[in-house]
Amino acid sequence: MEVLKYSYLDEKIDEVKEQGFLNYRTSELPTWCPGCGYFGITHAMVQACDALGLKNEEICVASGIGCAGRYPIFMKAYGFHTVHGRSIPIASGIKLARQDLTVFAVGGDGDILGIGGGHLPHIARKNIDITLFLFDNSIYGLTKGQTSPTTPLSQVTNSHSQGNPDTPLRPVFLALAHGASFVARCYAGDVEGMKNIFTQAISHKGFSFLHIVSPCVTFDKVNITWKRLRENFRAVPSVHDPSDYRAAIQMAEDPRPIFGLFYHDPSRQSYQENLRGKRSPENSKSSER
Ligand SMILES: Cc1ncc(C[n+]2csc(CCOP(=O)(O)OP(=O)(O)O)c2C)c(N)n1
Ligand code: SF4
Repeated sequence: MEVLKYSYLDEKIDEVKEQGFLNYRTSELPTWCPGCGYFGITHAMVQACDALGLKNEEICVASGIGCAGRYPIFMKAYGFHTVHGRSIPIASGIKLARQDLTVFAVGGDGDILGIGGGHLPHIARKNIDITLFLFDNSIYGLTKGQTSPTTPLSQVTNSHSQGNPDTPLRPVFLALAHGASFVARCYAGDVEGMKNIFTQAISHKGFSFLHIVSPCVTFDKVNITWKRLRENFRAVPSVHDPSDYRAAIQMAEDPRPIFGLFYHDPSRQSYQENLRGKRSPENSKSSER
């Protein structure tokens, strides 16, 4: 039998290598299910790093536990796969110790909003200069489809056969209410859109909150599906002014899935700047709230 020496796949791999994005990937292939939204998020993350010209040794990713928590294994950078719900405090500590690093915190909705939910208000109010990537599939993926803090009311899951009795949290609304200085929502099917928002978020000098809606194709066949995302997602209106906090809150209250940049306050001092007294409080818009 003739063995193909140069297959379609080899050709594609060469194409990707030439783009340079593989420089940010380890040789470890993701163990995620085929069709999982996390592949698209990963691609956009490495493209954003490439667009910003970040070197591998300038990046550190801290993650919790879950399918999302496996992310640092697949990215060629410093990484810390921590315990469940603790990516935010670990990322904060890394940033405070090594201010030269670009630091990411990564986790699922269970990790960031369930067991780790107590950390969100504090990173937002402190405004430590890290970027939080919340991979939200509204389900516990790794542990096989239990209800999470963002599962819709009444949805049947592997832990609630009669339907979820709890009202879900609203991540963007929460981040805004806690005072995050950069808040955006993305959807995992839009790699170009994610790359643009991620690039802005990473460049922001302060805490950036990224709510990324992503299908768990294995354990959620009804709520966050590719079909429903494609049909229902719409962009933030072009007239929206990201410096308008009240307009951002209003959009976050809208039950329809809107994606794009909700809020950006570049005038707010980061935790580090505050310690150094670099910018005066009068310059900070958030001190007016
Ligand atoms: C202290 C502790 N409690 C519970 C677990 C079990 N556990 C592991 S991952 C996980 C939830 C994963 O869901 P999510 O954070 O939404 O991430 P996903 O797998 O969907 O990416 C749970 C409950 C654990 N590892 N540690
Ligand atoms: S279980 Fe769900 S979240 Fe986990 S890898 Fe599979 S599709 Fe993705």
